[in-house]
Amino acid sequence: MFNSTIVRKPAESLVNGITSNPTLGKPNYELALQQHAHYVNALKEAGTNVTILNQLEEFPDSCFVEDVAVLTDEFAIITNPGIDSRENETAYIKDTINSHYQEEHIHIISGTSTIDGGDVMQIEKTFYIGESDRTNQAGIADFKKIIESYGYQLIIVALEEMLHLKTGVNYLGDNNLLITGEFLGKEEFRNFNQVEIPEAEAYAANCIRVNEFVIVPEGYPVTLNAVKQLGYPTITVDTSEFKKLDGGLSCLSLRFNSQKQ
Ligand code: CIR
Repeated sequence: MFNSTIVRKPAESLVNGITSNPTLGKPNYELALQQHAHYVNALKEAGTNVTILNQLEEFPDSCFVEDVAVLTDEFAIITNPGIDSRENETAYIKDTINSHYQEEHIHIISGTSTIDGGDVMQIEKTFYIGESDRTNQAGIADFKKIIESYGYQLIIVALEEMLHLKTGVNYLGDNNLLITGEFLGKEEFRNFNQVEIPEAEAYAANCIRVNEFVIVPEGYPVTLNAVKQLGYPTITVDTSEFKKLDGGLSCLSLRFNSQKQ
């Protein structure tokens, strides 16, 4: 259960955000704002208290707030994003994290160690972490030390193609895993009930479970139906403008249980 979520309002500079697929075109800022507002409504409908952080014009990708922190019931880790233009975004999340966690339970990844939060997937007391272009071995080693001190274990998943681990694999709860692309057939995910998302809908493997709801991107009927078949109530949100920058539903928020709410 999550009682809280954090999002960051998209900056106008969003149109200059990082993309692996420029052929999709630049995001339309006004539409992105509307979609972001719908996303916030969905998080509220799912029962969370949403903190909306100010837009940061000097960071075009800063609305993808998931990448700058990993938040759990017991501790928070401020990451160190693995691409230069996003590294200093973390400075702007610290105050918010401080307002939700005690100082001794806030950890920081720094120096040459890099982690993007999009590479981190928590399933109860286990973390799966993607070793990707953004998350390096030193970052993973630092992360491991922190989480092991709280009694969690780490499973490392090597990425070949995708931007982040959660680009292609997302846990819904009840042993159900949405999975696509390079993660299909991986030993690490063998014991889950795998719901295979077809290549044509690969983007929709990035759904998020928020309390009893699963939020699904709009326009992916096979995925929507598969999630409904699992018995979850769904909320759909159009994220077309964020997709143009490789951003999905999970990227747009931090979801957690605040101890200080
Ligand atoms: C980036 O390349 O960093 C952004 N354009 C997209 C970040 C997506 N974040 C995520 O998957 N957690």
